[in-house]
Amino acid sequence: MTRRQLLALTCFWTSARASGLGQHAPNVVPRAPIAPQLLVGNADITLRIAELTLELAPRRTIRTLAYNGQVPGPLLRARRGTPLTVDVWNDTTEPDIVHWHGFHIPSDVDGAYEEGTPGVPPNSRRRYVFTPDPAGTRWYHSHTTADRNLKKSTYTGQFGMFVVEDGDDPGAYDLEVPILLHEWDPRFTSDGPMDVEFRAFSINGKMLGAGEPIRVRRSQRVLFRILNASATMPHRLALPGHLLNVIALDGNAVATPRQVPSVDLAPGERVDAIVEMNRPGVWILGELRPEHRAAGMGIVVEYAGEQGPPRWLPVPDFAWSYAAFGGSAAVPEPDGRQTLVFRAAGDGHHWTINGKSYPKTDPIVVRANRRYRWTFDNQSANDHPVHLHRHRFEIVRFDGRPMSGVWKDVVVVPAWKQVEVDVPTTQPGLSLFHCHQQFHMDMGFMAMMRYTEQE
Ligand SMILES: [Cu+2]
Repeated sequence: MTRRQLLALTCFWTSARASGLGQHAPNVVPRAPIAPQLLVGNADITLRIAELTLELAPRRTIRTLAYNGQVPGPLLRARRGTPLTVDVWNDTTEPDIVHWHGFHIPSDVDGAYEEGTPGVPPNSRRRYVFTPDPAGTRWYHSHTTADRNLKKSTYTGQFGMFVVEDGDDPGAYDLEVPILLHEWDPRFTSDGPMDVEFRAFSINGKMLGAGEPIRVRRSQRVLFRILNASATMPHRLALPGHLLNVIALDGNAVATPRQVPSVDLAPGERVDAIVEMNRPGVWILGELRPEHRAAGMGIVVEYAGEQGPPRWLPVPDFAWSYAAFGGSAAVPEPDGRQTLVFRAAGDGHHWTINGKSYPKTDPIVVRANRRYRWTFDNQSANDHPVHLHRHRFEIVRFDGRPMSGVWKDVVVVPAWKQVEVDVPTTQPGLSLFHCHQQFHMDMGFMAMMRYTEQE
């Protein structure tokens, strides 16, 4: 090694540390490709699962599991199409697994035991290598089964946002703010079918008023990347006095961006919305339900030079619908059709797809490079946010109305309604399909999508 090469290495490490790359602060992934020889023994991203005492607010702490000692986990960024090495350390006494939600990556790294991804045993490390795709607001979270243990999986602080960037997106905004919703202190309710309720809420790991405000300036355009990282609960959010221009759902650009007074997100869903800061003041960005704000679901938005207690105003009524962001393009005829019927099983504690609970559910068998039309027929009294791993789908009919131009990886199928989606089968391998409501998923609401070689 020449002196010149040594100097080059030193400079690299200095800048790498400054940008947060490394074992202890993997918040930033460098935009430029990394010289391969420097990656030996070092991952681009390191996640470390361990117990954490999280201060939701003064005198309100929660013992939970988290990534890298923080809730949410580190905001990860990577470039689409550039291979990435991720090390996951598990400093707990239970096996765990990280799912890369919304990524089109192979089954052996996707992060589901059911697909064959190896998990991370207790007190050890596992390395995953994959190429992030597609671009957009993705996320990562634990994909273990919780069953009736409300201290596991998505009930914990094991969630974080993962932004996959594409080179050609200039972005019509000045500031980017992640908003991650979560609930804490769960318990089972006994009225009616068994369900879970929560006694505290947070945005970005803090109850309303306990964290730093989001500081903005007049005329700024702020991109809010909103993720509902809840285990079981849908949420409706607003920033009173402002409109949210929704540009993407589940990280995928919508056909028709549109300004709305509030946004709805079920567990697993993301909304990207740009807000023009044109009403100076100190505001609450929060849940529409006052009892949820009182329990912490909100964050303060503070204009420069403004003071005083944060304000909330009545929000105009708005019936959220995916179709509002759809386009007029005709949807191609599908190559095949499949129907999935959702029902509660006898005791109301189990869920079935076409009459069977996981692991007995029939696999959804597809051929590669086709377009399948799936009809979700919800014959139950609950809404279900269903998620397909490793793929995205276009919503083509919602409660009887045709639509197009909205691509998702989670879609809410309302109680007693039908939703149709078209699934391009572009990712051979096993892919899990399940309800993203943790308690429904754990109670059998899951099936495997499998590719067949047969022509
Ligand atoms: Cu469900």
